[in-house]
Amino acid sequence: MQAATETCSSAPLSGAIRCDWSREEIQALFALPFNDLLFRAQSVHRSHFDPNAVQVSTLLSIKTGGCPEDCAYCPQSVHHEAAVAAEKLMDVDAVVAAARQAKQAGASRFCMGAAWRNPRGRNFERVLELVERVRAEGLETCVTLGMLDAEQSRRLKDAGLDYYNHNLDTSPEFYGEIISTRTYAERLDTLQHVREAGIHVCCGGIVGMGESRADRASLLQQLACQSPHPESVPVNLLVRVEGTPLADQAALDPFEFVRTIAVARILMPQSQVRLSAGRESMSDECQALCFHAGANSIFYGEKLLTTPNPDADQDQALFARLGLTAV
Ligand code: SAM
Ligand code: DTB
Ligand code: SF4
Repeated sequence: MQAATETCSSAPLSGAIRCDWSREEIQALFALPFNDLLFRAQSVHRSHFDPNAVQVSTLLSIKTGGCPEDCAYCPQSVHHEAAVAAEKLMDVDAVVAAARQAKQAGASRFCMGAAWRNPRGRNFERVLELVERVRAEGLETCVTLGMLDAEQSRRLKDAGLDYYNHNLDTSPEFYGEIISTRTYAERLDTLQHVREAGIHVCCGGIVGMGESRADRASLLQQLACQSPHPESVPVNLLVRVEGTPLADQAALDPFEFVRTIAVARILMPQSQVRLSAGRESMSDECQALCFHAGANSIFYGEKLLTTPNPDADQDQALFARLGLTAV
């Protein structure tokens, strides 16, 4: 599969890869008639990827709960009423056993998430060991540990890390409604450290948090103005968890979610666009439309970090019905 390493300056004259989309252009894409938008997204998708191949990643929460950050959507924050119980960082052998199982079940990438503001001390050393051991199992590795400095990014690269996930989450304009303990600029700094260390960037956001369409366009503009584009772009639909401030948020129109996927595909033609959190609440038909709109990656296995995901059997049946191949 082609990685999104082409930069704007090396873009072909066809203008296929751009990092200069204006907000107006992006909003105009969102406003297209649904069929026109999907046709355009599917055409872009076909010129860069096998349209029937979907990459599958498995997630494991290696350090759950007790997080000092106040992200309004997150059940792992200590600031919220129903915070999930805080646990310690998992043992290396237990993580490797889970990775082996994920590989047997068909995953090609193993993503490990930690509920930290940033990794420190002995915990960070253990993550380095985890990356080496999981990679030795023949899986691509991804971790999401919060903010990183330049030195930590280099050490993760040396340990063999393939991807670092760090999301912008929403538009710069809406961000203050969702998180107060970490700035947008700090997120961009971490992304720069990861990029400079030579690790593939996995960066996306969450929709359905009460943001406007203009905010969704602005988030996608932030992602698509990075050069090169993030290799992997997770688009999460808010999982509304009891006890978090967003528990009672109104559901997003599924067609608006599909539109967000389609616009992401058009703006970032070479990136893997991942249909991430929120599939549990989506119909099979909505997921099929997302694949048609250019989503070509999912999280596979019955749990995300702390919330449920569709069963593997259910996903295998859906892939078979749609003629999709897991890669
Ligand atoms: N603590 C680290 C951080 O935030 O940088 C890494 C783990 S954090 C759980 C990873 C991402 O999961 C968040 O950036 C957010 O996009 C997503 N996420 C968390 N809770 C979610 C929810 N309830 N619904 C959808 N996405 C969620
Ligand atoms: C991402 O963008 N989505 C994943 C992964 N990166 C780490 C996390 C989704 C978490 C959903 C809520 C939970 O299970 O706690
Ligand atoms: Fe902590 Fe990450 Fe959850 Fe924010 S999203 S509260 S940083 S675990």
